[in-house]
Order: sequence, then structure tokens, then C-alpha cells
Amino acid sequence: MTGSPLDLSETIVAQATAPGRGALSIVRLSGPNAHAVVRAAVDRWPSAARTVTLSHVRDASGRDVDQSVIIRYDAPASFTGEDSVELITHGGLVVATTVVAALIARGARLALPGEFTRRAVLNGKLDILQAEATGDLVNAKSRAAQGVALRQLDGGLSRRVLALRGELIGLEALIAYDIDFPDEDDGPIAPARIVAATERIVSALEQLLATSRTGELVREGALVVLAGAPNVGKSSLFNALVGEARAIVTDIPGTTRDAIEAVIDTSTIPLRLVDTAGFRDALDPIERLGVEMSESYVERAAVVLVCGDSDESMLGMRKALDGRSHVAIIAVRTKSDVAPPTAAQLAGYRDTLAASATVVVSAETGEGLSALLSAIAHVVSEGTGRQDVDAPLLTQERHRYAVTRALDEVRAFRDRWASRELPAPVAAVHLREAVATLEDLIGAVDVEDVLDEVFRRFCVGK
Ligand SMILES: Nc1nc2c(ncn2[C@@H]2O[C@H](COP(=O)(O)OP(=O)(O)OP(=O)(O)O)[C@@H](O)[C@H]2O)c(=O)[nH]1
Ligand SMILES: [Mg+2]
Repeated sequence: MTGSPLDLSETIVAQATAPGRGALSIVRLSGPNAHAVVRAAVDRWPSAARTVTLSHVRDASGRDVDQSVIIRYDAPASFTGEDSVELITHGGLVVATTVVAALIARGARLALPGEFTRRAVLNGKLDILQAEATGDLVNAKSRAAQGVALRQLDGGLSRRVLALRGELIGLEALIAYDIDFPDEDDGPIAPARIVAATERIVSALEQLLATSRTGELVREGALVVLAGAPNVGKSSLFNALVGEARAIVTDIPGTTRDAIEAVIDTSTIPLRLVDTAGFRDALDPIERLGVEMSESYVERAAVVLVCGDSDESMLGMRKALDGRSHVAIIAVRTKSDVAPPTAAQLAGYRDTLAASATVVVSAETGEGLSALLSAIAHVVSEGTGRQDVDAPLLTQERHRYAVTRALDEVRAFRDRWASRELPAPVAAVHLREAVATLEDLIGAVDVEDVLDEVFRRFCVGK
């Protein structure tokens, strides 16, 4: 049975926990026959919803496959809004699989990826933004991504979008009033009121759109590239920042050939730290490829840590950075335990490299490492216009697209309204479009095709 995600008459079952060795697993069912299917497979059934019962689970031939704890949920008070059951089984590779098989033998079918959450949306338990947040929470690779997903699940972004939709509908109502009384002197609505309301919405949509850069950084991490002449201590600094010996360190210049990447999970935006091959005019073709790769990382970086252990190695990097004025630079003077620089030298680095900050570090003693991390965090947050990661953020291309479209429509309305080039009812069509776009974003209206897009990324049992 393949099953269709649209057929809510079917009862679905899946293991919700990752397969593998572990103390416990969870098997969940949802659908009109969820209770009957489980009752047929167990010897004890919870007498009331949301209570637990320890029970034997038997396969189709009556053989015991587990002793599981059973929780029963009665519609509509469940995650999906349907009759549901959760079985907490013993863990491992076999037990949960045989429990699922025993339930399929009693008439359930295996759920498709994300099908439980999809049903929650179809039954009005979650909106689409919250359903996406469920997926983001499971897929979070950093504390920042976890926090953003949790707030979205709590409805933070949905409330923001709903408030904007409410303002747009308010504006539509003002215009409808104006259209109904066209001949009145100046109309009963002062035109300035409509202009002001439109401007407010345009700027709120612009602010929301501006959060998408931060949302992307929270998801992907900010690219922080260590660059500098060979042998200045880039790989040593990389290892010290990551907290383990990931990159090879030797006193031979040209040690690092490939770019090596590690994620540093900070409390705000995660950092994708990349160690690169030292910049020089390399003769060895392999090393030359390494240098080219370094250049391409510098090109894409949010922040470049220009490393040097002397004036010559530091100032020599100016040439490598030529034409890359869009990249933020932190001048990092390395090996401070050997020869600490003077304030005048540091000022020289800052000016020559157009650096946002200068930091003095030693991978040997650990000096300056936390100052460097703070400087990076500062530069990254400046780059996002100091967006607060605690505010609702647009995290997906789908969100950015919808808000961009809504903004375009409201701007089109504003221009047409101001020039009076179209009759008011025609100009107001743009507002209707903007409202519809925001409704698509939340899933307030017909949601089927949006759902297909959203649930492609889900795992089975979610
Ligand atoms: N005393 C001292 N030595 C350091 C420090 N950092 C690096 N070194 C030494 O400098 C030499 C080069 O270090 P690496 O980290 O390999 O330098 P790199 O910039 O990655 O070099 P390439 O990969 O060749 O470009 C090694 O001998 C390190 O032990 C430091 O903070 N203090
Ligand atoms: Mg190296």
C-alpha cells in the first residue's frame, strides 16, 4: 500500500525515533482506526485518554514482540487532531520494527515523511510556518537555529505575518469606504491617512524582509576565513579556536593545501570557520590550486581573519585583498608569545588593510582567543544590520519570496494610488494580492501545494 497524504481515512503508523541502539523507541499512529488497530494488538488498553498503560504487544500470529507503554489520545486533543496512539517500546534495531509490522498487520499503513505534521496542519493544529519550524527544530545544527525554530513553533513569525495581514485588510477597508463615497469633498477618509497607513505597511514588510539575511546566517552559519602568508600560524589558530587538532601544523611553509572547515556554535550566529592554504606565488601546481581555493573562500567570506606574524607577512596581504572591499576584515597578529606588536604597528595594520578590528593572539598561550571571537561576533552582527536573532526571522527562501511579492504589490498600490493613474478599485487589487500572498505564507487558505513543498524535507514519523 503506497498511501496518499490526502487520504485522511487511512490510519498511519511509523517509528518516530531514529532506528539504532538506544534504551527506548517511540511508535506512533494516527487516524480514525488508530485505537482499534492498537487494541487488536495489545492485551491491556488505557481506559482513558492521556494516561499510560503497560501492555504486551503481539504480532499477527499472537507471538509477543514487546512490552510497551501505551498512551492514547482522543480526537481532537492530539498532535494531529485525530485519534492517536503512542507506544513507547524497547529500543534497538528489532523491537520497534516488529511492533510497526504488528500494527500494519492490523490495518495501519506506513506513514510518508512528515505525514503526521501534515495532518496536524490539515486539521488546523499548526499553521504552515509552525510545521516548517517543527522540521527546522529537528534539523537544527546550532543553538541559534534551535532558538529560532522554537520561537517560530510558538507562533512568533505567524503572529507577525498575521498582524501585517490585518493591517492590509484594514487599509483595504479604508479604501472601500473611500470608493463608496467618491463624491464627497475630500472623501470621508483623509487621503493622508491612506498614504500613512500604506507607508507603515511598506516599512514593516521591509523590516521583515531584512531579517532574511540573519535567518540565512542562523541556518547556514557565517563564513569566517583564515587567510595569510604561509607559516604565520593559521592552522594553529584554527585548531585553538575549534578546540581540537583538526588541521595539520608544521614549521614547513605550505603545509595546508586544502580548505578545512569546522562549525563553532556560538550563542548567536554559528560560525563556519575555514583554514586555508597560505597565500604566495606557488610553483608547485598542487599548492597553486590550494591558493586559488583560498582566494575563492576569501571572495565569499562574511569575515576574513587576515593573519600575520610580522609586519611583512601582515602588510603583504594588502595585495591579496585588492578589489575585495566588500569583505569585512579583522587583522590578526599571531604568535604574540614570541614577539608582541606595538600599538603603532597595530594601527598600521588597521589602516593598510582597512580592517574593522585588530586582535593580538597566541595559539600557544590562548591569549586573545576570546577577544577574537567577540570581534568576529561584532563584525557579523554589524553585517546583518544588528538584527536580533530573538525576533521572528525569515529562514526559508519560500518566506523571502512571499514577503518580497507582498512588498512589491503594496509598493505598486502606493504608486498607483499616489498618481491616481488607475481608479481606486483597480489599484486596490494590489492589496488583495498582498493579502493572499501572506495567507499563502501562513497557510491560512488552500494549502495543498504549499504542503507538498514543505514536507518534502521531513523524516518519516514526524
Ligand atoms: N610560539 C608560537 N608558535 C606558533 C604559534 N602558532 C603557530 N606557531 C608555529 O608556527 C608554525 C606554523 O604554524 P601553522 O599553524 O602550520 O601555520 P600556517 O599559517 O597554517 O601555515 P601554512 O599552512 O603553511 O600556510 C608551526 O611551527 C607552529 O608551531 C603561536 O601562537 N606561538
Ligand atoms: Mg596551515
